[in-house]
Amino acid sequence: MSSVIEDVMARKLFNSRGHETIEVDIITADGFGRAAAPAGASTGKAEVVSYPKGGVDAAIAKLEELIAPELVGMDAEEQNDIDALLHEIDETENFSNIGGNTVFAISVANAEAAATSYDLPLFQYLAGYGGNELPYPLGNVLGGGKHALGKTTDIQEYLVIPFKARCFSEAAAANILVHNKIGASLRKADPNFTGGRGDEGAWAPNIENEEALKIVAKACEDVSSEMNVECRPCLDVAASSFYDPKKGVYVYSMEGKKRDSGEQLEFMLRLIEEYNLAYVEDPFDEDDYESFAELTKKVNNCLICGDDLFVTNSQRLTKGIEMCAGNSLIVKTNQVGTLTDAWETTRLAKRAGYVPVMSHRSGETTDTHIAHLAVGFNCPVIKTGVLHGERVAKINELIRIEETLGNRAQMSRL
Ligand code: 2PG
Ligand code: MG
Repeated sequence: MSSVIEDVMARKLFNSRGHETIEVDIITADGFGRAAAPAGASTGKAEVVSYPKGGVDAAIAKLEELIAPELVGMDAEEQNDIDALLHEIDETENFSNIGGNTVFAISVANAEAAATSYDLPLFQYLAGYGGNELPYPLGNVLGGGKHALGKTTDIQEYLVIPFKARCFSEAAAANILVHNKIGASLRKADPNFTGGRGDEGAWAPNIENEEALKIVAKACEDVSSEMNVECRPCLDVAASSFYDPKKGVYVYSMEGKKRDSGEQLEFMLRLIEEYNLAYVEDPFDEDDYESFAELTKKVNNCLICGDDLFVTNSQRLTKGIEMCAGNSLIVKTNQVGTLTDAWETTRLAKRAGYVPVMSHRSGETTDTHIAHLAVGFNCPVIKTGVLHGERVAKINELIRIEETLGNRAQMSRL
C-alpha cells in the first residue's frame, strides 16, 4: 500500500448559496481524496483570506502552477510536511497569496487520500483506534442576522442540543422534531408566515429576539418529554455583525433597542438563566475578550463559545485562555487554512479545558468531511444544520460512522 501522491487536480464548483468554490482531488498510488471548501457570511476579521485576487480561477491557476508540481512525489501520510509546505509556498501570514480555501481543500483532500491509501475511513485514520465517540449535534433551528434576508431576528442562530440521546441517530431525530415543532408554532403565531428559511435551513420568521427564544425553548421542552432526552436551547449571537464600534453599542433592530457592553452582558446572563441555555456563541464583539471573560465567570453549566473571537487561531485562543475568556471554541478549518493548524488549535483547547465544537459554515457543499473531523479530533459537539441537503449530508455521514463503529460507538462524554 502506498500513499505517494501521483496527481493533484482542482475544479470550480458552486456552494449552497450558488457562489463559486474550489474542489481538489488528490490521487495517490493506492488512494483518493476529494474536498470542497465551504464559505462564511458572518466571517471573523482575523480569518485567513479565502481566495487570492481573481477568486477561484486564480486559486486554481496557482494550484496548477505552484503547488501541484511540489506535491507530486510527496507522501500524503506526511500531513505536517505538506501543510508546512503550503505555508512556505504562500509566504504570507493569512494565505492571501494562494488562498485559505485552496489550502483547506488540499489539506483535507490529502488527509482523505492518505486514509484511503490504507483502506481506512478518514475518522479512523485521524484518531487511530480511539475514535469511537459520536459528537452531540448542535442544530440551527431558527435565525436571521447575516444568514437571512429582510426583517428577522438580530441574533443569528437559535440552536438545539439533545443531551442524553442514547445514540447519534436518536440525537439527529430529536433535533429534527424540534425544528418541525418550531415550524408549527410559527405558523400558529403568524398565519402570514410562509415558511421562509435562512442559509442553513433554519426558520427565518419576522419575530422579536426573545419571542423567538420562547418558541425554541418550548419546542425543546416538548421534545425532551416526548423522546426522553434533554434538549436545551442554544444561541449563536454573532454579535460582531450588529455591533456599532463607533458608538460602542449592539443595535437590536427588531426591538429598536441599543445595548452597551454592560447591558449586553446583563441581557446574555438573563437569557442564559431564564431559558436554561446550554451554549452561547459570540455573545460580544470579536475583540471584546474582557466581556467574554466576565460572562464566563458568571455562568454555570453553560458553554461560552468563541467563533469570530478565536477564528480557530492558536494565538487568539492562547490570549483567550490567559484571560479565561470563554470555555469553548468553534473549529472551522478554513478559518485558519490547514488541517494541521486546526488540529493544533483543537489540542490547545482541550489541554486548557475548552470544549471544541467542529463546525460547518453558512455556505456549504455536500462535502461530509466535518463529520469525520469531529470524530477524528474527538470533538464532543458538531455544529451543523438540521435540514437542507448540504446540512443533512453531514448528519447522515455521522449515522454511517456510527454504523461502522458498531457496538464500539458511544455518545461523547460532555
Ligand atoms: C457561524 C457560521 C456557521 P458563517 O457564524 O457560526 O453557522 O456562519 O459560516 O457565516 O461564519
Ligand atoms: Mg458563529
